[in-house]
Amino acid sequence: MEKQIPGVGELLKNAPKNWGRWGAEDEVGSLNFLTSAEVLRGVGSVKQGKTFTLQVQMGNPKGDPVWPGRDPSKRMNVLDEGHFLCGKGPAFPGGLHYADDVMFMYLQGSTQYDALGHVWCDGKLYNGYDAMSTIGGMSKVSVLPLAERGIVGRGMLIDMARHRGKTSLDPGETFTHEDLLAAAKKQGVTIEKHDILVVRTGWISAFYEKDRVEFYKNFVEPGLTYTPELVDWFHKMEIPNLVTDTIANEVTIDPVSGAALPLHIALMSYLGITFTEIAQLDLLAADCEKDGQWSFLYVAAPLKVVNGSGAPVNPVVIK
Ligand code: UVW
Repeated sequence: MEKQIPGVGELLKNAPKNWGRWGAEDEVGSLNFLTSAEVLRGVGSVKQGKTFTLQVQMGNPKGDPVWPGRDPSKRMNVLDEGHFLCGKGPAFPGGLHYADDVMFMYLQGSTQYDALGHVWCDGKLYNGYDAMSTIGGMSKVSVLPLAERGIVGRGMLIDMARHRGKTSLDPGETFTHEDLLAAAKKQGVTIEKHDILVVRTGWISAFYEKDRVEFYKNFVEPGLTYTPELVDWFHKMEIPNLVTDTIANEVTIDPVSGAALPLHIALMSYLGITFTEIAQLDLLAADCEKDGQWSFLYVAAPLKVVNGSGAPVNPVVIK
């Protein structure tokens, strides 16, 4: 007999929600935990002046590691020296030439912040906003309020790939908060309340190493997997932002219920935890292992896309 897959709302009927916690008009969710004191706690973790950027390259010849069904970004030259050679460039007094280009991309097609209203179930977005407000562009809980605010706090890197002795977790390989805590213990660190949680699986590097067709064949990602206890832990820890080097931050299909991406609803939509996906964490992780410093100041400014369901970002980490 075929397995009955529950609706995500049914699966999560007892899950905690932060709806209303910061008022009926709130659109930034758990970023409210990132107060000035949290910014200073992040600044306090700067010890060496080393900097890292976490965005993957856009327009890399290998393409972009996008969710199946989305197209990789495409950059096109509009104006270059060739145009001037053919007499098609604008003739400026003084002879200045310039280059122009345009890019087509999915807003979730690179390292990105998801809007809190990016996913929903049962007709309601984060904080109870009506899903009808997504029609023609998100008029509520778009990425804009997150971008207007910016994201600054103490980041903590947990390296699940190193913890499991692998360069990359395998397709469909799962882990929970218990595994995060075990990895933290091995790293000699403590995940603190309000930390921006940065989790490395090695998965995005597998995209650049593997053949594209092979990467997308029977596509399933590794990642966090749903348990009620995991959701309670994120709730209790008041995690403002979850950053990973996978395309969806969680295992593609919950192996227990069979539902796709239930943590998108439980964490992003119900608790208002912002999701940052497709981050490049390898250089940072290698450095953290070398110097034993796994916490840092994390600063991110997603682009201010009006009514956007997400926005590209190049987060900066300062150790
Ligand atoms: C989906 O929208 C399916 O996932 P993501 O959050 O990775 O963009």
